Amino acid sequence: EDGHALWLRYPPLAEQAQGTPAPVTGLVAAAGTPTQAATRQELLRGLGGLQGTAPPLADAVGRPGALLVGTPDSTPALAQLRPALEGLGREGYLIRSVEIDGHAATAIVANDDIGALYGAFHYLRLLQTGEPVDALDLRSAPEVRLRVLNHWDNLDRHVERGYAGQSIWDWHRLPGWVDPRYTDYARANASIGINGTVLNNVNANAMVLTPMYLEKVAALAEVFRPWGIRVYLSARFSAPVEIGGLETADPLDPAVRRWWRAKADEIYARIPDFGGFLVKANSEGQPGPQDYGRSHADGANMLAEALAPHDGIAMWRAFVYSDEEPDDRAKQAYTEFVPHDGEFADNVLVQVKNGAIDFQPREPFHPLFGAMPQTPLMMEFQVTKEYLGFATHLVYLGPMWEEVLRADTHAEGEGSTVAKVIDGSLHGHALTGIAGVANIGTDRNWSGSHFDQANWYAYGRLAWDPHASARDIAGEWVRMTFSRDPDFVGPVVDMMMDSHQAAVDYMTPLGLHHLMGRGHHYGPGPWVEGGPRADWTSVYFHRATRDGIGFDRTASGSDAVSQYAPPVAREFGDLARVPEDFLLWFHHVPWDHPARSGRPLWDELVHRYDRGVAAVREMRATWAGLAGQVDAERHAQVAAFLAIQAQEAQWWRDASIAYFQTFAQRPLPEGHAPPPQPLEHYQGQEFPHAPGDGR
Ligand code: BDP
Repeated sequence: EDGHALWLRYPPLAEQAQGTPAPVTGLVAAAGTPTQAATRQELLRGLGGLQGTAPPLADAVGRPGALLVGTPDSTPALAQLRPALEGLGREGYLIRSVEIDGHAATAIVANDDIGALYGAFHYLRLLQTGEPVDALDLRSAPEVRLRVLNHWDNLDRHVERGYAGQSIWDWHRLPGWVDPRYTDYARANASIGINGTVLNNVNANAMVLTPMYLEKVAALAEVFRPWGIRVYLSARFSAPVEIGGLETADPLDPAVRRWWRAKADEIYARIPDFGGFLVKANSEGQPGPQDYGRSHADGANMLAEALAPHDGIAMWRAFVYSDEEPDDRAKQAYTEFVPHDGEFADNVLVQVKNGAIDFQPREPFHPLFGAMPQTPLMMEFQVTKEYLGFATHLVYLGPMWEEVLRADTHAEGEGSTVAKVIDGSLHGHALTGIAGVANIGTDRNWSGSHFDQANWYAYGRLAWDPHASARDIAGEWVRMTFSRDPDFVGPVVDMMMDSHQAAVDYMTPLGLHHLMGRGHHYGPGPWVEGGPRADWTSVYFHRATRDGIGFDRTASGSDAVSQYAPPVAREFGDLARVPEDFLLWFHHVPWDHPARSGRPLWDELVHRYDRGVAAVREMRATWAGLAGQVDAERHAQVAAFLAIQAQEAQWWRDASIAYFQTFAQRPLPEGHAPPPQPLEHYQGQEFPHAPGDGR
C-alpha cells in the first residue's frame, strides 16, 4: 500500500464492515470506441475487485442483476432512456434502476461515450463508499465546462512549487516511450471529471511550441483522448521573437498575428482536439502586451483570433504585476482588468486566483469576481500547497475552496456567490472554467503525501459541482482511500475539516498574510524586507509597528475595500463587522484592540498561534489512535508527516511570536510559553534543501 492506487483501490466489499450489495450478474457494455473500451475495462476492474470476481460480459439482459452502460446508440437496450437524457449535454449521465426484458437491471446511460465513462466512475464510487445501489435514480452533469489542471512543470522536469518529485512528463523519452503512468493519470482525472490539462509551467518556455515538442505533446494527447481530457499549453508571449525569428511580439502587429495563426494551425494539424493556450503575461517578469503599450485584452484577443477557427480557448491570467509598484498589491488585478470588461473575444476566459494576493493560507475572495459581468472569469485554485506546508502538512483544502465559492459578491444583489460567477449563471456565460495548479509528480503516491491526494480529488469534485460540500467530498475520499468503517471515517473527516483553520492559526492568524520565507516560501519569515520590490516582502503586508499591526485597506488606507460591491465593502471596511479571520487583512489595529473574545489583540494573536499548534497535536493523537485500522505502511507515513507538521507548526508559532513581540512590547499572556530561542535564531536559519521555484 504505497498509495499509488489513489481512490481507485476497489478492495473486496466483503471484507468491509458493512453489508454488501447484490452482485452485478452480467455487464452489457460496448467496446467499439476507445472510450467505450476504457469504460468497460474500468467496470470489469472495479467490480472484479469489489465483488471478488468480475461479472461476465453479456450482449443482452438474460437474468436479474445486469449492469448496462453506454449511449442509446451504442447499447440498443438503453434506447428507451433517450428522452430522459435531454439537458445532460455530452458529459452528463443518468444512473437508474430499471427493468429490461422483464429483469431488474441498472443502467448507466449518457448522450456521449464520455458521459457514460463518468457515470461508470460514479457507479463504482457508490459501491466503494457503501451507498445503496438497488433503487437508483441519479442524474448528473458538470456545472462548469472546462475543468483543468495547470501543471507548473518545466521542460527539464523541475516542477515549480511541486513537492511530489519531478514532472511526470518525461519529455526526454517522449514520444518514443509513452509511460503507462500517463494512462493512470488520465484515468484518475477522468474519475473525478477533469477534462483538460495544461502541461507546462505558466512561466513558459517557448520551446514547447516548436515541432520537436509538439510531437511529444501530441503523443500525450493521444493517451488522454479516450479519457475525455484535452491538452493545453502555456504560451510564452514573446514566442514569435524567441522561436519565430520576428523582431516584435506586439499583438497589433500583422506579422505577429500571422505567426500565431500559423502556429495554431500547425498545432491543430497534429492535435485536432487541442484545448488552447494559457498565458501569464506582464507578471513577475514575464513578457506581455504591456511591453508594447498594449492591454491585456489586446494580447488575449490576438491568441483568441488564432485559436477561434479551431474552437480553441485562450485562458488569460489576471495574476499580474505591473512594473510600477502600486500603493497596494491587492488592488492591482482589478485596476488592470476591470476597465477592459467587454473587450475580450468570445473564446477568452480570464483566469483569476481565489484571492487578490497569492494563494495565501486564507484570503478573502478576489474582488474581480462579480466585477466583470461581460467577461467569463475562471477560478484558479492552487492544489499544490506552496503556502500551506508543502506536502508534509496535513491540510485539506476543501473547506478553504468552499469558503471562497460560497462567498457572496453581492454583484447582482444578495446570493451572488463566487460559485455562480464560476458556473456562469450569475452573468449568463456559457463558457465557464476552473483551474487547479496540480500537486502531481513522480512520487509513488502522486501527490507527495497520502492526504494531499484528497486535495486533487476535492478539486475535481468541486470543479464538477462548485456548490458541493467539502465535508461530503472528504467523506467519499476517506471511504475510498482508507476505510468505510464509521469509527475511522468520522474522526478522519473531522480532522481534515479542521486542518485548514489549524494551519491558518499557526501560520497567518487573524488575516495576516505573506509572512513566509523568501524565495522558497518554506517556513516563517515575517521579518523579510528589502529586495527588488516592496510587495515581495513580509513587512509590506503586516505593517507591524509599536502602535499596531495590519494593512489598512479601508478608505483611510489603500481603500482596496472599495473594489468590492458596496455591501461587502461596508462589511470588510467596518472594524466591528469584518470577519475576524480577515481583521488584519483589512485593518491596522492597535495591540490592545479588543478582539471578539474580549482578549486584547496581542493576547488573541498568541492565543491563535497556540490554538493552531494544539490542533496539530490533536491530529497526531487522533491518527495514532487509528493505528491498525489502516495498513501499517500508509499509517506510518502519515504519522511521520504529522510529527514534522507538529514541529513546523511550533516553529511558525515561536518565530512569529518572537518577531511580533518586538513591536507589541508586551509579555505573553498567562499560560503561553515564550519562544525557546531568541529571534536571531529563527532569522538566521537557512534552508538550502527547501524546494524552490527553480528559476
Ligand atoms: C506564485 C508562485 C510562483 C508562480 C506565481 C504564478 O510563487 O512560483 O509563478 O505564483 O502564479 O504563487 O504565476
